[in-house]
Amino acid sequence: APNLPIVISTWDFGIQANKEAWKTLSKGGRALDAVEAGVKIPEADMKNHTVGRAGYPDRDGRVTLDACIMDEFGNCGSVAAMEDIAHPITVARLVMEKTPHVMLVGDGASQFAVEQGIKREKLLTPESEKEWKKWLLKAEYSPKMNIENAQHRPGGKYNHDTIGMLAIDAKGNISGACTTSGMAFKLHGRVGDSPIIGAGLYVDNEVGGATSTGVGEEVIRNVGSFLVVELMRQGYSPEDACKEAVNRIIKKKPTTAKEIQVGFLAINKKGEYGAYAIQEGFSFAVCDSKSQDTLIPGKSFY
Ligand code: SD4
Repeated sequence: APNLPIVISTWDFGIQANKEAWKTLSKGGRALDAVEAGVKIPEADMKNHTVGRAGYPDRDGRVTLDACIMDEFGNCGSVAAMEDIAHPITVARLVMEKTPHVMLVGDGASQFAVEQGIKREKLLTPESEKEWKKWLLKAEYSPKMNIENAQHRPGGKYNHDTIGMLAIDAKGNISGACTTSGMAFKLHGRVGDSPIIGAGLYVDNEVGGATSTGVGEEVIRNVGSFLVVELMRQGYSPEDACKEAVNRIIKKKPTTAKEIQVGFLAINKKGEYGAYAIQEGFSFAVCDSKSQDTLIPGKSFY
């Protein structure tokens, strides 16, 4: 195929994540290794308050992380509402490779991580703690979930910076990863779409892969990423498949949909990619042998 290897991921911080993934892909490495290494960049970024260790906490001040990963054989692993472990994507991969299970949650996930040799550590950063205390003064949790932490994003209205990443390696194999701290100041125990296979991420090595970002509840209700992949199987282009998945959300809940953001990103077996979102402002990063730092604005319904 002309365009391989390739890696794409959600939002502008996808550029740095893709570059890390590219180190593996450009050497002929496996897509699975590439996506894990790639999303660990935003997970480790102390300025990123929507993914990984510096993520904003829930309303009880607890940082709970969600992530999942899926490989070319249809294997998958996931952790949800996991505390005290800085790289949820690595734990998700360990669940996939070292257990007969797909998903571990809460303390069971942290316990498993520790058993696998990962360090338990306090994740709440002083900056996140400060923001949480500020939030507590009013403790407003509007149903317009996308507005929640928009104030923390200079110049931006929406702040759904989950990273979803999809890669195809030189052998043509597809893998994906998705990781997030979820909605800032969520109810303790709330789990979004990101660690749910089929919702926040889906890969089918015959067809392609898809991932999502935004208000996870709407993505779960529509099994979004699985829907996108199945539409591509039926012949939709990646962009048209993402658009149809967005339309599905809007059709079912037109009033809610006006107020929220959901974006889908997809790639097919040939390495063609596309995205679509409810609101403008979505973007995705593309990295292949031609360019390592392309940022493409996502098309949108509104
Ligand atoms: C979630 N999809 O937990 C995620 C939200 C997101 O930054 O994209 N957050 O619902």
